[in-house]
Amino acid sequence: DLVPVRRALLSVSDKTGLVEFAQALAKAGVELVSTGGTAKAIAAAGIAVRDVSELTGFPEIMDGRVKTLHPAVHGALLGVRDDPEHAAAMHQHGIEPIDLVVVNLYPFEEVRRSGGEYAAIVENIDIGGPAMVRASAKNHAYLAVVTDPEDYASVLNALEMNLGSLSFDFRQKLAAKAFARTAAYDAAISGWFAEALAIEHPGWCAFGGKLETVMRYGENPHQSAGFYVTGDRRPGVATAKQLQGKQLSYNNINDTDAAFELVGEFDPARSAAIAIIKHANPCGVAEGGTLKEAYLKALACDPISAFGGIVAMNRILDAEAAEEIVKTFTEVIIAPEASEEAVRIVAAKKNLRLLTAGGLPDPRAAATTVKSVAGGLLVQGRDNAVVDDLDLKVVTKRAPTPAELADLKFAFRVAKHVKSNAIVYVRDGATVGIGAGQMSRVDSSRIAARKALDAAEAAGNPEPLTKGSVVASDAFFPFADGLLSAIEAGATAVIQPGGSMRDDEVIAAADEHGIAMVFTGVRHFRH
Ligand code: 93A
Repeated sequence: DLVPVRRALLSVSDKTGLVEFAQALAKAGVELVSTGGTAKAIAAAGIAVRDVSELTGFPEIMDGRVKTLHPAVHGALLGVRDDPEHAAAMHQHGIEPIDLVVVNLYPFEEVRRSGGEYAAIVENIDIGGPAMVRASAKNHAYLAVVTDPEDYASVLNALEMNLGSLSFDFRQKLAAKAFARTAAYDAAISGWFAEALAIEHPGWCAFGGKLETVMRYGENPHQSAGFYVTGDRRPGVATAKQLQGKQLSYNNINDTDAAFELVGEFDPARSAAIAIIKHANPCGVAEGGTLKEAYLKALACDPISAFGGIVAMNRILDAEAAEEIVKTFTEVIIAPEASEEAVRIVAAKKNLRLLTAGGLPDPRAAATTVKSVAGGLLVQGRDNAVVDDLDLKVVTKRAPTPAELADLKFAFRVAKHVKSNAIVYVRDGATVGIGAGQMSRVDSSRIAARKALDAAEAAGNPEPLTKGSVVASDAFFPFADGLLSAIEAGATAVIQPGGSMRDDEVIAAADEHGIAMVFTGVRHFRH
């Protein structure tokens, strides 16, 4: 799968590193073909270069708007060399094969950023460049495409290692980068139009995705919003079927996603699990033998917040659970599937949305998450760490009992889905107090304990369920105070990442109170 590089086509706006690269290619015996300005720069350095119009037999016309858009170029880029008909066509029309394409595009982004005139910005929409990049990337079985001067060195290195050839693996990676480049380029163009014309939902999202629905409004009524789906087939809110109820709102979709991603952490073969979500945070999560049992345990954690919540589950919604859920005002139910009887029960609540996703999200699956900031996007891998896969270290004198350990893992699984700072108290497979989104960890701890007290009072229990619970923290306790507040609330065991400068202090405080503590070594920040 090695392709010998005999002829290269260079057409670059950003001439950084061009002369050195061209020099090295020429020295390696590669014939150079180039467009106007690029050819001029190469020739000026005394390097032999053919003009592309020599290949096409056609001059550059219309101020360069048409220079490489010619069958002699695109036939060379797109021809399937192993196909006898393609080879014959190349031969018949005198199309000379090209093995390496080096293109960077008209500086649309820079011209836009520097506040160019409308006409100047439009003129900098490159057409021939992306066409060559996309053609070469599509045909990476036979040629290589370089779109970034940063890659010149690695291309030369690869050529040297493979005695003048490039491997399929290398060409494939270059092709992936090439399509990312043209996608980002077109995103910038469409973003400029949207800004210039104040179009909010042009039907496709430049970041990838097709407009599925325009919502009545966004997070708030004065904000516009649309739901764009990327075509990723994993089970979730974007691919789920809505069986009934009003149109989902922006917040519904966000919360339903949070709810379903959370129940995906619970293996349906092991237990039924329910998560009730409000404002993207769980206000109750529980597992049980049945969904009904899990739902009642989850609801008990914070029945007040559950009002108007989103309910997600990891098993087929059955009639028994449906009957229980519809007793509380609920916005959305999402399940892998729903039984016919359950569907009939939910139908009595006309506005309640019922979604079936056809499966569960895989918590271990790799994916990319995107968050926008002013002038940019923050892109990261999905948090796909799962507590069952972690090497848990007992750091205290006392080790957790098997029952405590099961609850500790449960609590850490939930903490992953709670906005930081997250503190989660768990007892017997159910959350009994959740503290979310506080700027100080000790505040989250106190809020969680306070919520448990409220729930106990409301249920007429003499004691909050945090007595004899375990507690999870999404990140390490920087001081002993957060831990002490958990101990005060009645927690007997703790799970946290560890890694604080004051771990010793925190461990000593735990030992002093006979607390069992395990470190996960993994943090679950979620902001
Ligand atoms: O105006 S274009 O859209 N039409 C073309 O046929 C074409 N071919 C290459 N832009 C075209 N290019 C672009 O010209 C390349 O993407 C590159 O950015 C630039 C290089 O031009 P020069 O070699 O004249 O500096």
